[in-house]
Amino acid sequence: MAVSPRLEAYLREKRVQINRTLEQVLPPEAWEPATIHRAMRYSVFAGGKRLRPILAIAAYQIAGGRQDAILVPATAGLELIHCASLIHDDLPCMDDDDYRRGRPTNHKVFGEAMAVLAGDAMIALAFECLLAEDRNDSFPDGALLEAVRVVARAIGTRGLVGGQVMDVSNDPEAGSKKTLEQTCEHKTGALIQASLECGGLLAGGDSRLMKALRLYGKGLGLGFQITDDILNVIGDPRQMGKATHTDQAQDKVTFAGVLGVEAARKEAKRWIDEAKSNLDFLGAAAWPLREIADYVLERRS
Ligand code: GRG
Repeated sequence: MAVSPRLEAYLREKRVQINRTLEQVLPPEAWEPATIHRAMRYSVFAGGKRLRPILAIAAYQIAGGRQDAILVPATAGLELIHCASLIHDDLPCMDDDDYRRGRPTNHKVFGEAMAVLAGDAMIALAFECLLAEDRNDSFPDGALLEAVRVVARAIGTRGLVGGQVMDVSNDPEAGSKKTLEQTCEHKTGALIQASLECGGLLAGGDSRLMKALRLYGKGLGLGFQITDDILNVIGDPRQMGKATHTDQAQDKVTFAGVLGVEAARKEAKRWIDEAKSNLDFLGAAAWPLREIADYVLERRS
C-alpha cells in the first residue's frame, strides 16, 4: 500500500516545520568549538523521516492543541535525542556501522571522540529545548515538566539505554518472543511512546486519550522495530541509506532472524493492527496516526 496523498502532504509539511525549527535551535557551524557544531549538524541534517516529532505533533493536535509552541519541545527535544542515539548506535563499540541516512556515519567523518561528544551535546541541547517554553503559558500547568520526566525516563535504563544493553549483550538465549518484545519495546518503542505522550500531555489530553496514545505507541514501536529487522534482511541498502544483512553478520537475535521474514511480517502487522485499535473511539480526527501506522509497516527505508 502506497502512502496516501493526504499523508504524503501531511508528512512533507511537518518535515519542513521540523527542519526549520532544528535549524533555529542548533548552534551555527562557525561557533566555537566549531568541529562539534559541524558534527551535530552533519547528522541532524542528513535526512531522516522525523517520525518522533511528527508523532508528538499529531498527538498534540488530536488532543486539541493548537499552538506552534509544541514545535520546539517536540522537534528539538525528540529528534535531537533520536539523532544522538543513532550516532552512538553506529559507534565501533556498538553496531559498528559505516553508513547512516546515506552518508558515512558520524565517527567515520569526525572520529569516535567527537561522535560521542556530539551525541552528548545533542542530549543536553534536547533538554534545554524541551524546557524552552517554560516561561510561557503555552501549555497546561505542570505539563512541560511531566513531558520532560516522560522523555528522561524513556531514554534511561528503562528505555533506550536499557534496550541497547539487551541488544549489545546479544544473548543467544534471549530469542524468546517475550525477551525480543522487551528489547524492541525499550530500544525503539520507548522514545516513540514518549513522543506520543509528550504531544498528549502538552495539549492537556485526558486520561482516556493518554492511555490510548501509550497503547498505540507500544504497538507502533514494536511494529516499527520488527519492520526494521525485516528490512535488515530484505531491504535495499540504497533506499535504506545504510548497510543491510548486518544483524545476521553480527549474530543479532531479532524477530526476523528467530521467526523468519514471513512470520515476522505477520507479527509486525499484528502489532500495527493492535496499535490502531486503540484509536477507534477518536473517530476521523485520528487519521494521521492510523495512516502513519500503515506507513511504518509498508516503509522501505
Ligand atoms: C544516546 C539516549 C541515548 C541512548 C544511547 C545507542 C543507544 C543508547 C540506543 C540505540 C537505540 C536505537 C538506535 C534503536 C534503533 C531504533 C531505530 C529503528 C532507529 C531508526 O529510526 P528511523 O528509521 O531513522 O526513524 P531515521 O533515520 O528515519 O530518523
